[in-house]
Amino acid sequence: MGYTLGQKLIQSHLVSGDMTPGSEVGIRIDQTLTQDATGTMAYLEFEAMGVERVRTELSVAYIDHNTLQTGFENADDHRFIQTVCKKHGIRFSRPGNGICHQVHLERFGIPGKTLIGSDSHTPTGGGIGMLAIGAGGLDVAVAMGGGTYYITMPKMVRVNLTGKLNPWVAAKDIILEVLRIMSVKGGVGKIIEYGGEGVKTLSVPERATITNMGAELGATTSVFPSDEVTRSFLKAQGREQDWIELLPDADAQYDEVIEIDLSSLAPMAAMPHSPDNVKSVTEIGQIKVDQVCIGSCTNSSLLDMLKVAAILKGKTVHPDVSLSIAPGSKQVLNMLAQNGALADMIAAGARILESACGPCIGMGQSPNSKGISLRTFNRNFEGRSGTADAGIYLVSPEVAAASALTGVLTDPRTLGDAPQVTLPAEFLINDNMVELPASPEEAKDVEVLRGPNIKEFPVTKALPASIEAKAVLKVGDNITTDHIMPAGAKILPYRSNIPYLSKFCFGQVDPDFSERCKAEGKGIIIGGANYGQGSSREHAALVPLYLGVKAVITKSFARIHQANLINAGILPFTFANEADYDNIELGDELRLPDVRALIAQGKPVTLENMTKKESYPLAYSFSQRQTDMLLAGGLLNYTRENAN
Ligand code: MIC
Ligand code: SF4
Repeated sequence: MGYTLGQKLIQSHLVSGDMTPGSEVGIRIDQTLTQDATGTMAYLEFEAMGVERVRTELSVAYIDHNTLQTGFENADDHRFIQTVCKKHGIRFSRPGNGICHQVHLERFGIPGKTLIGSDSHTPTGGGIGMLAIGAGGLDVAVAMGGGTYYITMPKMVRVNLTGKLNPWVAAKDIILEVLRIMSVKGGVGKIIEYGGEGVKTLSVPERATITNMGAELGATTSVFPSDEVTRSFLKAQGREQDWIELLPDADAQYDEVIEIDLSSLAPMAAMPHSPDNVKSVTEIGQIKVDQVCIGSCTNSSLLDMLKVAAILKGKTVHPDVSLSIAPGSKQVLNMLAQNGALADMIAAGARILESACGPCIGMGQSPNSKGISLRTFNRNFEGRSGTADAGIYLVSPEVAAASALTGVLTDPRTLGDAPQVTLPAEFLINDNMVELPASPEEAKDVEVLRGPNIKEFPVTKALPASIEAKAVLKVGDNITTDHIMPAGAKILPYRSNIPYLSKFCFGQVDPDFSERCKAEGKGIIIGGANYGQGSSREHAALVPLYLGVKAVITKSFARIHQANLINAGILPFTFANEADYDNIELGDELRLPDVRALIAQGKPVTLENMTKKESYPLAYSFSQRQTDMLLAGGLLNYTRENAN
């Protein structure tokens, strides 16, 4: 039996395990990326490992999230990352160079290679046939040190694309359709592989929009074949030598097949507050719009920007709408400037932002109260925009630009002929904002600069024999890491200050949680299905760890967050019988008797509810490595113990 593309990529990097879905496989990592909001912590962890120089083929640190710099904190953290990079062999993409995923795709991604990044949208690289996976910072630090990266062997889903998109229908509508079909938890434990005749009709930036937002399915990653379209993209980036052909075997077997006829799709939107709450724009109707934001790692390519500029050309943004545009990289912005498209955007009244994440992570441009904001981004979780009662709709650049002109949600097919935009034969190549590391000799003299924003990392202890603690929080389904550890302009600058961050933990869900948990000194969190979906931020585990959370017991977990909990030494269990979730109330006294010995021996674990005098069987399937990590009190302790 032949292999799928995902299986081929894993097989060619397999270090340990066999490729049976559900079992743990270890893979060799060729490339890593970090961004600044997760990077400071990741590099502190890398330093703690004591490795002099990264052992990957390529590691790049991007500065793209924390670029508002409302105080010294971000600038200090950037200098820390810059000097760490210089010392330890990492390339440093300076602020202004663009959003990590966009720049990595343009300048560094290579078909057939593995990439892990401390950002959940790392699967963008799947657009050129990479095995690109989002991970916690600690996993990325270990990979930089030459360590293996472990995942649960995913099932393989094939999305078969036939036909061709109609004018005004975009790649964004394809991934919105996949989200509508599969939901935000439908991809957990799966690789989503795109194939079929329709693939040839999609350019690399379009493919990257789809693999990028595959993160919202909860998927391990998404991947497109590497074909002639990939070759011409890499050629236009001056990197044809990096191209190889990569296709699935003709007789590859998939666990699930989804058929999508591209010609049947219409412009769509994900309505508040979930990326899978998808309807067609005509179904939603012409709701009034206050704000439109175009950009983010999903839709900030040159192709997207040229379409937007063509739609705006010669027109004026509606008086009731604030339109902001953030081109994804310096390459994109520079090319827009050179060919006049930027002037068309400015003339129409767009507010041009720097090439960075910006409004996508609540770094500015929060909408007005109860505002309706159309965004070309990938997440519309409640409160993420910085305005608690805003309604965010996720749309294509075409829908966004059309609606910015009319002031209402607009099906762009009503505007007449769609703009004809093609990718250039050559992109403007200038890597002057990527700083190279010092040579191994010079590196010895590089001083790493640490600012006062960098605070102590929470210390973990070995797992005790038993755990006794209250249910300090009970939450429902689809809790995001934005709920657990919010971001945004006011909090994001403190990503290297866990004690300060802890004040905001679960703030939107239960403003008293942080104080209560801290006062208790320990606690157990009870959660619903798909707990921890969304970002890769390990802060969503490190902060609860700091507050004393010992275990999180849910109906199910999102992949990256579960891995981050284990890395932090927090026990992630699920209910063997989901209905038991209903029996636990906030404040119940809970016990996990003999938990240490039981997980060490792989025996069933029971949760005792002392308040209700009940007990509930729990489920877990930790690999030996994960068990050892939990026993040691997290990955750092485990690594230290193993090194000794
Ligand atoms: C996000 O889109 O939520 C982020 C901000 O990029 C996160 C990373 C972070 O929280 O720093 C992600 O997607 O992993
Ligand atoms: Fe940045 Fe938004 Fe992409 Fe996250 S999703 S990397 S915040 S642009």
